[in-house]
Amino acid sequence: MDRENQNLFAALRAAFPSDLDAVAVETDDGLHYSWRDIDRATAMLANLLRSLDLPEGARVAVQVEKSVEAMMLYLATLRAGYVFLPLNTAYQSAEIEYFIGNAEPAVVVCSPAHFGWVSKLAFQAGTRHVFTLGDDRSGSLLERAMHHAAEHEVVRRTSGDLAAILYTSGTTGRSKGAMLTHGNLLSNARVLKDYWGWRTPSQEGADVLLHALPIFHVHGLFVALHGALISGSRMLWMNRFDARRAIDMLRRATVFMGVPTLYTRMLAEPALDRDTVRGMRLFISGSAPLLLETFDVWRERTGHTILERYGMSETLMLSSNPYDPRDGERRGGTVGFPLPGVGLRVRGDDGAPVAAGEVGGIEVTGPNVFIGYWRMPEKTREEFTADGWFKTGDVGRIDERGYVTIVGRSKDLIISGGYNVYPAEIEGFINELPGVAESAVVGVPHPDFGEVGVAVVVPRPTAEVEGAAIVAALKARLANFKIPKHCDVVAELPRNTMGKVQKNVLRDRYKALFSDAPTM
Ligand code: MCA
Ligand code: AMP
Repeated sequence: MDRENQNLFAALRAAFPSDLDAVAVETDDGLHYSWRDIDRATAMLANLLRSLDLPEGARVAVQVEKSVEAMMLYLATLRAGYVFLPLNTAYQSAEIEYFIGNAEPAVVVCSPAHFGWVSKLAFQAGTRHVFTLGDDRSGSLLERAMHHAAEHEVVRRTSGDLAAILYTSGTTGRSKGAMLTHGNLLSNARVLKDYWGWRTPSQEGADVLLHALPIFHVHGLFVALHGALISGSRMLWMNRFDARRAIDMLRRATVFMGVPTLYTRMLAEPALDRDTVRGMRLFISGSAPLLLETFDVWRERTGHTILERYGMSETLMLSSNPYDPRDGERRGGTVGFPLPGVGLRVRGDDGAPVAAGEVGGIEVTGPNVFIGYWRMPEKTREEFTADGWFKTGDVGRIDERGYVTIVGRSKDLIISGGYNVYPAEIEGFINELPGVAESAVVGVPHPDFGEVGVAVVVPRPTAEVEGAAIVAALKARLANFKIPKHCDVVAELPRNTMGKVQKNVLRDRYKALFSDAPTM
């Protein structure tokens, strides 16, 4: 890689195996892509983007179904030096309108089915280029890219240049764009490559990653994808997770990353046994708490001890249970040790250090920590301490052996099947519905998704309000995974003496709601 060029793509490209005709990606419907295919396709797409004469720092917003071509669009955006902005495919127009208004992308790429309403929103917001990309290689993006050269000089970028914006919301419910630089992404990818023992094709037992996560969030787009690319490892690629299919593909893989729901769904399949995972080297879990029960049952069933790690969109990966037994055992219920180069500390509400083993707010620092929220300098300042550490909003402790345990969150957040659901955002929509006086959304345990939202609604004095009607109204406006799985209409919300809604009382009231629900 050219020393001055710190473009992340340059580092990933340098890790491609020497045999470019080797298979880089195998999809679960039998397609094979070589490393040369990736190099040529990303060059053509990068040349297409460069031909649009976009301003430097231009954002490319993408809301498409997962596909290898969608991955290539991500890599091409890096290669062309622009800023990649992935959007969850479940977002509906109200959500997309916000993101496009906030990020003002120069280019939007959407699925063919959504072109009608997405292009309208985009053009209204000043976007001049809207392309389509289907998960079957259809759409205008690839048609246009076909006319461009398959060679492209990676655009120079410094480590401090912006590479991606990932939207994550806060307690206010309005999403914030976490700005990640080439340096944030590359430093984290390099640390994880070493820490998790990724094996390159030239080494004994080259790795094969089973990639079954969405690529519009950090886990699938950066942690899984960069891990495979920066080690030149082959990927077995699933556009959608299916437990039975995944178990079948594990036979040919060595590394798997998932959110806890993927693990509990595979455990529900009789086909999962020691034989199917005989060739596996590493199972990683993150994005949401892995229940100790899941950790234990997985180990009994497969002989593998899941490695749990902890990260955020704003910071990428922060801590990890050890891969190498010489660094210690993997302890269920913990998120391991701070990664090399990451500073992680626990502070009391007053900002002072807590005694060893005591619970407090987790604060972090390191080259992996983002540079701030897009066009929100105030909000950014609020979330860093005076000495420059990022306040994660997670509550945890560090035990006498240095293991980090997350015990809760000070931010009002539900993590459902690995997706973040912000009560404030849902409450905001419910409170605008006719006849509603106020509402509260709380997270309750769920056997499949880990945690799901329950809405509790108080009608105006004379109004008639139906829970089912509220859910139907939300379904028309919000991404499906955000919709509360239960909605109760009550006379009043429990409040403490300060008049604050006691969400803990509501969580307690509904905590058994899904306890006997089927795990699928
Ligand atoms: C789907 N549904 C959900 C969820 N997913 N409900 C709640 N929570 C969910 N996560 C609902 C849909 O609304 C729909 O309901 C029904 O389930 C079927 O939808 P479908 O899309 O078919 O669901 P699925 O294919 O079964 O998806 C479940 C899933 C998916 C595979 C677990 O949620 C998933 O891929 N999760 C991974 C998320 C992820 O990548 N997280 C990483 C974030 P209805 O029919 O009523 O509409 S990055 C991060 O957190 C940090 C940085 C980190 O540390 O990694
Ligand atoms: P996101 O907002 O998508 O970046 O999600 C980051 C949040 O996910 C963190 O702040 C944690 O609350 C949560 N998280 C990530 N990994 C874990 C984990 N292994 N255990 C518990 N919570 C986690």
